[in-house]
Amino acid sequence: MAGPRVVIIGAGVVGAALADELSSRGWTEVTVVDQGPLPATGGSSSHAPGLVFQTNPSKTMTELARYTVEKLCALDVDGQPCFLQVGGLEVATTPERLTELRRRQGWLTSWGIEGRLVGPEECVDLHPLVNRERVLGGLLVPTDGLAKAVLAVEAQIRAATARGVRFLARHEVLDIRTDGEHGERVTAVVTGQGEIPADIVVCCAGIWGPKIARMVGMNLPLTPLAHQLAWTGPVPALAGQAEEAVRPILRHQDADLYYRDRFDRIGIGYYGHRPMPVSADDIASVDSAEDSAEDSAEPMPSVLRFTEDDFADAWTETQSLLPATRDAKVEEGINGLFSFTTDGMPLLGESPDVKGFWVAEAVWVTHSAGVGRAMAEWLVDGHCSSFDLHECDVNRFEPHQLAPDYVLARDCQNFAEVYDIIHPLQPPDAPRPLRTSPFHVRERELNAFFLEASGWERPQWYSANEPLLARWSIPTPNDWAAQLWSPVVGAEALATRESVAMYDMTALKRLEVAGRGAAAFLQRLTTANVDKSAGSVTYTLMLDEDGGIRSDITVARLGRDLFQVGANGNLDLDWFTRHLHDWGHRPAVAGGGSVVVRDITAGTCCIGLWGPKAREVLQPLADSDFSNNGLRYFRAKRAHIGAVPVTAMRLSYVGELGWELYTTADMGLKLWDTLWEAAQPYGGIAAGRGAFNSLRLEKGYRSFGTDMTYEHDPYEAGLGFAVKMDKGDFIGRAALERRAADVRRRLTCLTIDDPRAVVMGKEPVYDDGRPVGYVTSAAYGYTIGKGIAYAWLPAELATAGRALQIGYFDQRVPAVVAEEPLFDPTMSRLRG
Ligand code: FAD
Ligand code: THG
Repeated sequence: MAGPRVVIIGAGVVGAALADELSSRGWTEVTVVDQGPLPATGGSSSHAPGLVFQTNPSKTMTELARYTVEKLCALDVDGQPCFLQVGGLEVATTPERLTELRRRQGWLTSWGIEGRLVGPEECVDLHPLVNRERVLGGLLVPTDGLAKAVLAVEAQIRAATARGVRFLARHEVLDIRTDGEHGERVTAVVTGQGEIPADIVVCCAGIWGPKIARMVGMNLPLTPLAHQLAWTGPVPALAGQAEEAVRPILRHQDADLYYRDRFDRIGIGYYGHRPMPVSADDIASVDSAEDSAEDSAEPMPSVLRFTEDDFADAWTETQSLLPATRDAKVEEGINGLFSFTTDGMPLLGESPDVKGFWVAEAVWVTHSAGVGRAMAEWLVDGHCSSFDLHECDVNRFEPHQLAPDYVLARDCQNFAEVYDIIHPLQPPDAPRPLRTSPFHVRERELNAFFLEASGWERPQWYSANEPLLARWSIPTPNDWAAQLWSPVVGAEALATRESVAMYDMTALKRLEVAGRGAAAFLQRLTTANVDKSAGSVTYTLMLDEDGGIRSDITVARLGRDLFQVGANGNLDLDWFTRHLHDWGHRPAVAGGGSVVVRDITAGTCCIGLWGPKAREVLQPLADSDFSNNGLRYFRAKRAHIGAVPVTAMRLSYVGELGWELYTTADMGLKLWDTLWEAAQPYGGIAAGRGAFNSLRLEKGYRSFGTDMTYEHDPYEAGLGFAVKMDKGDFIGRAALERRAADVRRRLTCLTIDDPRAVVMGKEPVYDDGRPVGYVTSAAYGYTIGKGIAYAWLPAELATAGRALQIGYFDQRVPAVVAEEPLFDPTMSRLRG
């Protein structure tokens, strides 16, 4: 089994890792081409100082880093190690940073990596150059260290070569050939020295990626930005250091700096300067860079001339933090280029339009071997089992997020914010606003406080509801949870349970699946039976082949061949269209090719009208029966609300009686005004996402991407009820038979008695001091009068009444495993 013919473009740390991982899985018909020489190609990997800090708010990124560390630790080139495990130390010079380090330590514990907080004395013990007077403490991760990127490239090239992989140096890719006969797919890669036939092309071209992707018409949203890296001359205090590096790699995030030692010199990396973006088109290819090398100071295409002025503050700050550097000078420096993305995550996956064209882009050295493995699994097995890649998928973006202006603005902002302390709810403040629902003007009149979701401005709460605070006493949470929060959130939640509230649900992604064969197509992709009567609404899951949850969706059948899907994001659209493509080519399916999937989100809008008084508000406005029998729970129908044609679906993520009311964007404002007026006599309000999140957690409704992801199956996630094994075959079914019997961990509901102790998500959970799991989502439950935290825990601990602790900054918050749902377990509210 030699596998399909694969061409990897780029032999940096990513391309080399992928070649190694593919060939170790038996795919050996692999050719790696690079425009530069090997193994130092002249790309970003050739001059990365190689610091590997594993700490990351993303579990996936931490796991990719951990695998990279483990792999590189085991690699060498003729006895030269590829990884120097000197440890990593992040120091705090401000109280805010010290607090932040505690949060970061929590992430490490959650994701299973050892790391501990150390006092200022220990910082100096660990790194004797550090100025005791400047630091308040630090976070030490003993397994962090220095990746020797070029050696790692070389070691992985050797391993792959031994299995038959071809590496072609000084082969510049000029074009990619595709064949359009069966839908676009790649057929060959054109280099300066001829064509290489290919079934699969993987673009690992780093900062050149956008240029390569454009060869197949793909828009790759990344920006190469310059980042300053300087090296001191000899530092007298380090004289005689025989080993390359002995001190932990060091981060001084308060000043946007990091450090490593190299014999008696120090490398200084800086993010504090102005963003210096470069277009991928303006980056030289290797040959032209070499031609100009004689008369310019730019020896490699990914390196720009060091701009000393931009480094001035960095050097002053360095001399303060590491006083020994006052006896040295900055001897060399570069403005080196590497890729930034709009959300700081890599870009992995297959082009939505051209089959066989894959990318593995915007990857740091830190995650490189992990990404190599992830991509190899994905290519060979059709899905990746070792890592949950949903945050990294190149198809995660909404259309506006691919606009060059947007990409440039966000990428520059991410550069500026690399080391900033960012609250989990805080959206980037530019470019905003982008998408506004038809209700936006009214929401502003009600003094909404807006956060952002997929570009949509979304009310978190409405200051106009402040008078409600006279009715309830809302507990104030701790400082961190009190940011981007208002007591009005609590009042809105309680008002929803008591009377009725309008929720702007426009940001909920809506897809239309239509045509002969739509029902059969959806049956294949989902776990529940969606082939029911017109007017049915079904909550169901989509799984991948190994039974991991791809998404949870609602499927409303509006006609024989017409379905509306409530989805979680662009990845759902991608999943549908990808399978539709395969479906269209299945000869056994009559009319299969006529199914059409359309994103109707932008042209439509939705109000959730929920609460015990919802029916009293709606019925008088409607031309149709909205009584309990007139529209039962989880049924949909068309109706008119005043002058507005709507599709009404009776379901509620907040767990109250009511409907999602959909209409076209042009009628949105009229719908809002009609409902608003009718709701006033009942004390109706508009309520925001803060209340929404609290209410859904009281009801135990999971949120895809936060509570459960690709790495979880329905049974452990508490969603086994959405799987109907007797419905016939569907994607993931075979794997479920195996997984049902093997539930070792569970998404578990915890409650917290202390109303101030509101956690945020991603915190570690301890059992008597032993870390056993992590929190996914959390909020205060205003109706039940307790804090709520959902957490992944070993199954044996997920028993009601079990006392555990949540690690929150420097506290251990007592929590208890609870029976779920916490609110209305008999469903009397929803079915009434
Ligand atoms: P590259 O190493 O750039 O490889 C891409 C390859 O594609 C190149 O070899 C190029 O020649 C080839 N290629 C491009 N176009 C073509 C074509 N048309 N035909 C043929 N071949 C082509 N990361 C860390 O984790 N830790 C750090 O401390 C760190 N510090 C950094 C400091 C600096 C100054 C810089 C610049 C980067 C740093 N990074 C660091 C980031 C890291 O270096 C990159 O993210 C990583 O090396 C990217 O690897 P890659 O394989 O994707 O890209
Ligand atoms: N509304 C619509 N579509 C959606 C969501 C939504 N799709 C994405 C996301 N939200 C899906 N999440 C849920 C989660 C729970 C429920 C609905 C959507 C829900 N569950 C009930 C329960 O678990 O008791 C009913 C389940 C059943 O009867 O099968 O209501 O908010 N349109």
